[in-house]
Amino acid sequence: MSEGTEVAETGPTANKATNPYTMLLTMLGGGVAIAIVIFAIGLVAGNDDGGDGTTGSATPGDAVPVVLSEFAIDGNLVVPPGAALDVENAGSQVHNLYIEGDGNTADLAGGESESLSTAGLDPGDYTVYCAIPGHREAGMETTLSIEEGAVISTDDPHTGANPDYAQLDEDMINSFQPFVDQVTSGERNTEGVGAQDMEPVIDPDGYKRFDLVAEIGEWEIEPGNVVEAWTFNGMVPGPTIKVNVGDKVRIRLINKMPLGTDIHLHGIRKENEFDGVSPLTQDLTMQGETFDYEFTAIEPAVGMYHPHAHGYIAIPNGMWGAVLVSSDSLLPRGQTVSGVEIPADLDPVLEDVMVLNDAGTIGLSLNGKSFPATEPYAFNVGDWAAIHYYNEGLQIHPMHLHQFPQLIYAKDGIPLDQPYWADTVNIAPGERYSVLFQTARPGVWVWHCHILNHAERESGMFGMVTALVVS
Ligand SMILES: [Cu+2]
Repeated sequence: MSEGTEVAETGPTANKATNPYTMLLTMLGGGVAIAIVIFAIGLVAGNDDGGDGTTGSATPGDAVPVVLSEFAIDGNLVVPPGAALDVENAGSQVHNLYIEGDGNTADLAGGESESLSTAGLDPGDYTVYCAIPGHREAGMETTLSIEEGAVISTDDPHTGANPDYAQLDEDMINSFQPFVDQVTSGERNTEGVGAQDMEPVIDPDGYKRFDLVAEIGEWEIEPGNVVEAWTFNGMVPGPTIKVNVGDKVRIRLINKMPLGTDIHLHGIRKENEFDGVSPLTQDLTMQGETFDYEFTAIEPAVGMYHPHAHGYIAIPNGMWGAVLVSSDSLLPRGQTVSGVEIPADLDPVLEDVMVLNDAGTIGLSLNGKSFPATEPYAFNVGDWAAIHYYNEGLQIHPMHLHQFPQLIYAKDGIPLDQPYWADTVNIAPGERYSVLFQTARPGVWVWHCHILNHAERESGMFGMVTALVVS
């Protein structure tokens, strides 16, 4: 979504909308306009076949267009024997195409193409997929059917030779409805909420103990889309652990997964033996085993916990959570930044985590949910809120909050001597940014990753999008 949504604010609808539903509909208008712009750009860039929309005749040896993007393989993959696949990467990341048990393309950067032969394949069904780690699980897998007499479609599957603009508009509008329903009903549209605060057990030696059960289970990413997630305590993100400076903390890993794991406490000072890097600092904790990680909280921290072993798959698949140590004390109370005074008695109505992911079975998501299942945030005009962004994914995400500048006051839990304001905060894998904002104006203000295909696809909004409802 571009700034086009904000333009509406000064247009004829400005300040008219006072209830969330009306304001959401105002927002829909912006989304439709943007969809048209995006697809118009797509047509100019992608439709180079002069497409007359006709379907080609079946001639073995013809080429079938196959388009790779995040995270889809598009194409009419019912082809006659001997057809070549004209593989184009229309995405922004590196992708490739593998035919299981047969050939593959090289890794293709965005915009690159390669022809992939099917000449050696007998009629039948073959699985094709992108072999970049995490991409297959995120949706880049489909079936190639080789059939005698199959007809090759020469449509460009990315835009189609004859795009149905009315359908694109309808899909865009409809993609918002479950989110609107979620706002107006106050009920979540998927099962399961992640990052729930966890109460400790106080052990006899005075340690605050948090039990984290590593297990593989089901997780509903968006309405009706249930994936196999790797979780702590059955939720994505895992439970949020909050402790105070001076606390003695014990985090008990209980492994119920069929493979070994460990827990690295990223951003938390501790002894080397508790760094969670098997097999260097400990043995893998195997199925049925436990391991206690102990530390004394010596400073405020915005930490995270996740496995180190098999991290490239375990983390994208959902194994992550926040560890906040006296994080409230990091707030820049009483400071003046670019002329804006932060109240000395600042008491935010919300201090929360927003964990970003983009790969594995969880895919493009905020706190383990993809729009329209992302959590809406309700505020009153004038409220202050603090958010700790975490990037547990494999890509960068510039998080843009409409209307309200974000004061970046801590990086990786380290308070900044010179906080600064920004409307877009870029968060790389492993990073945490702590931001503060004031909801100074009523409305429904969207909040999304500004890599646009992390927030929109042909079927409408999805992924890394949510909204503030300020009344
Ligand atoms: Cu993104």
